[in-house]
Amino acid sequence: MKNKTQELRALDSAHYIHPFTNTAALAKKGARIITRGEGVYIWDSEGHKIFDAMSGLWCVNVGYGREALARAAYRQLTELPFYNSFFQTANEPAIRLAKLLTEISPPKFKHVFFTGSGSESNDTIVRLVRHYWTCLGNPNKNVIISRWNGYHGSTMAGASLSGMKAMHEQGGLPIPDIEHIEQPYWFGVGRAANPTLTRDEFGVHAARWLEEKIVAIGPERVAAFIGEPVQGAGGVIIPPKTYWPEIQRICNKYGILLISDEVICGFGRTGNWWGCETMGFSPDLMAFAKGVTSGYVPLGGVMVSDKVADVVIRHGDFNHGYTYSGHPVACAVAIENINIIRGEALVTQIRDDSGVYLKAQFEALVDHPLVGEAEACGFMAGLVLVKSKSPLEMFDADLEAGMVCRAHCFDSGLIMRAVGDRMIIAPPLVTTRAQIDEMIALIRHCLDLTYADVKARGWL
Ligand code: PXG
Repeated sequence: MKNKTQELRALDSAHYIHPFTNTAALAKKGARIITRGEGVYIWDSEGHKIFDAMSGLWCVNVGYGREALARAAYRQLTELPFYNSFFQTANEPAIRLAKLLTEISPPKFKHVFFTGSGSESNDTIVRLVRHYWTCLGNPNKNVIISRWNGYHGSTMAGASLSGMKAMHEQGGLPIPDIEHIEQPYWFGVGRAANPTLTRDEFGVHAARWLEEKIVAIGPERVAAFIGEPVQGAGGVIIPPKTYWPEIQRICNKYGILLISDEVICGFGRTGNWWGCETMGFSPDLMAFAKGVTSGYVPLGGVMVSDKVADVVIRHGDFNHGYTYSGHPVACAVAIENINIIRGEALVTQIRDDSGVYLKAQFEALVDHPLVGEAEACGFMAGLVLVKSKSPLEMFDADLEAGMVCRAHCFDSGLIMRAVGDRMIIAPPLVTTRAQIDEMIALIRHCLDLTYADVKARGWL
């Protein structure tokens, strides 16, 4: 087994450029090779069992090892592995999935456009939104506003919408007519901006940054606002409950489209089918991917509300599409996956049972000396590592305390992500109460190891 791991690591270093990775640094260390998954656990090539509290990459919602999904793929692969949806053709899984998606979406969504990923969904949205306003005779209404520290993908449009400066620095981004406003991050931004505001007052305050931006640009130029109901890759930033209703009010007032990026929040993660339902807003377009197939095969798409569909469909051709739009195998797996989520009532389970339990257990971690804040929304949760709780003092960012903690998790059989000094989880929706206990105990153990480690380094 050791030899095989060494062989794979050598081949990996020689040939494989990993996403968002310093390839030279990884080559020195060697990648961890994941070989198998079952339920909420994965195993590496050296036989270590690991609790995957990130659901792969926010996607393996029904857990690993689902026979039914493998069978759905096999059935479709043998029957019709591929056909396109371009030249007045269609396939049964894509049609049935389109119908099924409208059943689990708010009633205003009766149409879907299929893509292969979340990034492609957001690229589709940029084109669709600009095309929509052009159809209505407003070709200059093309500016799309998003947030700093939001994440919307890594294609040219996806990375442009994303508010990650390190991504913009490579490849000449953002593309024209994308603007960013500050994120509604109470702990990191709100208290610093105005310490006299309560969390809920800050929610309204942060939404007004959108209004200021619209007024500065001119409402006649602003096409849309896009955001994740809860920011995922940015560190599980849960906005104050006042934020999204105020964003909705502002979008309505200035006549701009509201877009919910549901790539992480969709398919039950927040305790409703869609994150916008949890956060109390009603978008015109929704991007999805990941959880639609629980990551078993790539699939994404855009839910299109009647308001947008009516204009675009009436206008004629929409000159956009991907080879794999409506891929029959991906759609067959998605149908089976949605049937599992429905059949096991996972969405209500997150809302009424396991999500409530996870929130209580995770937020109790705030009693740990390293934890300045811990919060959860459904099955997404994040905590902040701090140097001192009283008075509140953060670690110097250059120390990368989060990476120290992540290394202890890695060595202790727990996948927990670090985003700066925020430690985040998004476990599979099937995680049981007993497994939540196991995960919380592991997190606590890793926080203890991190505490001892940073103390020994003289960082406290
Ligand atoms: N929107 C959101 C909200 C996402 O989280 C995308 C779009 C892009 O989807 P694709 O399928 O093109 O990757 C995502 C993806 C991280 C991480 O570090 C998060 C994502 C992807 C890679 C890394 O948390 N989310």
